Amino acid sequence: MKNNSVTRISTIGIMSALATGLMFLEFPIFPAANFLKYDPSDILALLAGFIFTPLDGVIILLIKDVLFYLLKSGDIIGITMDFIAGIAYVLPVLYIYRLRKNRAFEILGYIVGVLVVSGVMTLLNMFVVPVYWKIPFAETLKLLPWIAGFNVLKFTINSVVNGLVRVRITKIFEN
Ligand code: RBF
Repeated sequence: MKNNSVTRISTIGIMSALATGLMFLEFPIFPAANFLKYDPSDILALLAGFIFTPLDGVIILLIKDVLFYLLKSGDIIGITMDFIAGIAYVLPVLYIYRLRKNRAFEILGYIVGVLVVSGVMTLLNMFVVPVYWKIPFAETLKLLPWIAGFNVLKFTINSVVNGLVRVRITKIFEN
């Protein structure tokens, strides 16, 4: 398939729709922090970032989060957290891969991506959770291992799946 602007725009549209659909599969991983829900939609944003540019990945994150907010969640804090997490994950992965386009840098990207998103989101949650749940900081601190663990698990799963399908998917778009 030719990698031109018609392909790009239509593929982004299709992938955004698929990502929005995948968000509906969301389910909590840890009962102790059941406001954190896993869904695989970020994989589509990451794939688009590999096929086209990192900006295209971010566009998919934005479209799927706006649509999911309007269609289901209605929770501006939750959807914003999902969007920030998506960016903090896909950008490190994609920019590290761009340094050297080989398997080693792809895997290094996944590792750094998981570490960056887990660090950023755990820290951010320490400020957001007390406001969101109206609980004291000491209570929030008890959730820290669950929040960190959730992010490590969520984005490790996404990385493994992405690592398994990426080559096959990106090949479709090669000239
Ligand atoms: N999603 C993440 O991927 N990582 C997070 O650290 C994270 N923190 C959240 C914190 C709060 C208070 C809320 C409400 C949501 C958070 N989310 C996070 C998003 C959540 O997992 C889910 O995708 C959204 O709430 C959409 O239903």
